[in-house]
Amino acid sequence: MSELVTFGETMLRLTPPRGHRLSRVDRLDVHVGGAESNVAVGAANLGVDAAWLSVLPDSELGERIAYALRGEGVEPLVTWTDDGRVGTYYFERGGMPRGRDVVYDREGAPIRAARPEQVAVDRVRDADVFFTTGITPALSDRLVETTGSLLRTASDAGARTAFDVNYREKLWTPAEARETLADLFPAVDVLFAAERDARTVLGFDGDAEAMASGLAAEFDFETVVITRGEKGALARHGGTTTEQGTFPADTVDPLGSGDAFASGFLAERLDGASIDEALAYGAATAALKRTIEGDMARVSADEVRAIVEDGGG
Ligand code: KDG
Repeated sequence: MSELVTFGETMLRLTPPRGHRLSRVDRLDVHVGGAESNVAVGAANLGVDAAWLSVLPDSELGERIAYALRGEGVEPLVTWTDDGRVGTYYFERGGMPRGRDVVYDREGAPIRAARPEQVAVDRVRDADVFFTTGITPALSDRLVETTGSLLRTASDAGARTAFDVNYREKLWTPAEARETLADLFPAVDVLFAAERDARTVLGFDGDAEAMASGLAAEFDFETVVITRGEKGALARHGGTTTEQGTFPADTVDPLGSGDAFASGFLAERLDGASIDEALAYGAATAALKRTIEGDMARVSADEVRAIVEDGGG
């Protein structure tokens, strides 16, 4: 059994050198990225026994993903198949005024056709925490069913379930997301949502505290964590609101910092910490992630602790 089991698609991320457009590029860096495996990696690096559940093509590229996760201490619970391909995505990083962009090339990944009985459901049942995100049900109708089934399986077995809204506008519309997620939420205990997703996707108004309270009341979540970018994060739990600022970071690569936050938060909660402590660990893990190339929080528990204790100044 594992303390944390996550479920979702992981891709190869191909990154042009900073400032180069994809259409003009001669060289690409390769990273492995997927919100749910990023959370497993962050947590594993903080000492959690973490596993990632997915389906991969039995190919060199599929093995590349499993190899990377194993190297970060995550157990890949992979159903290997001869069908489909490894999805890729490209992260163009231009400075202002050009901005940045993500280009997906992820059609045909075999996880899109995954039924619950094709993955290691017994490991979901045995987990302390089962985690997935809104990216997974956005990928296919089948994954809406499978994500719901795995959340209910975990919940019925007594595992805590955690879910990050992680809205991706290139995958679905806010209305599609809202309708689908509202059906999944009854099986979720701990919700993570970016402030902007709580507002524009889930349709909650007011300040972050009002949104967290509204979400907790409407869906009966045990904990709601609203992440607020540079303004930090806020949690609603047991009728109490707790706020956390950010720790300073020189941002090298912002992708995966929300996942890093969730991994730090969940790792601390698994260790019996309070909501305040978990928020601080989430924020410190996210700050550290921003200094690291690639999507994964390749951090250590000592580094995170030092930031929490020193204030990261
Ligand atoms: O949070 C970072 C993720 O967005 C990235 O790793 C890729 O999972 C990914 C996605 O679907 O965008």
